[in-house]
Amino acid sequence: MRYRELMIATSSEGKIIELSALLSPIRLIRPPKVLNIEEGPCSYLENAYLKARSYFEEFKIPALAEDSGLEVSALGGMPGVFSSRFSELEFGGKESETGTAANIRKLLRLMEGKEDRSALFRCVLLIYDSEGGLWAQGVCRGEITTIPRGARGFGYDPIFKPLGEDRTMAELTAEEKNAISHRGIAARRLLELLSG
Ligand code: ITT
Repeated sequence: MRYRELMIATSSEGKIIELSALLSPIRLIRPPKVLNIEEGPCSYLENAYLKARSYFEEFKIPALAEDSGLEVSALGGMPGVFSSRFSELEFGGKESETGTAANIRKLLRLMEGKEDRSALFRCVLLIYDSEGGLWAQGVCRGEITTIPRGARGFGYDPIFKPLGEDRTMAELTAEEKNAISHRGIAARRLLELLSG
């Protein structure tokens, strides 16, 4: 394996927990401080690159960043790269609250009466060090439920039902989620690239 340890360039506890299990041959180190990085309306790849490069330049340790989002067909692929701050965007109404619960409420409200509930989670993982970058992508298809169910996972998991599943992502165990998730697929591809 090319890296024994990587600094994990994220502020998301949910991502750290999942990635630590998924990339277990590699030790993920938490940064001594979380950097405040302004993500633009760019692609997942650009955002991941921006995050990994910022952490590498600050701490001089090879950095692993992740950018991900939920793309809903009936909403033209929104919230996509805006997933974490969806409730703050003026898109079909202004929310006074921020955070995960407000994001979920807004999405369910926008989906009221929509027949097509198909959606997908996308994840880009990117490693940046002095030699440049290396990245992998994963996608998990499913649909948006009408009510939230389950308490595991994070983010939109309670309203996302993976294809072929009766349960939402938030009702799966961590192992079950990692086996099929966008992050699991991207992590296994990244490990393949690193060991190839
Ligand atoms: P960092 O930028 O610090 O990594 P973040 O949470 O802001 O943390 P993103 O900009 O990549 O990360 O936003 C991704 C959002 O997409 C995340 O906040 C969730 O709302 C959603 N998301 C991504 N993966 C998810 C998953 O496995 N389950 C549920 N929601 C997910």
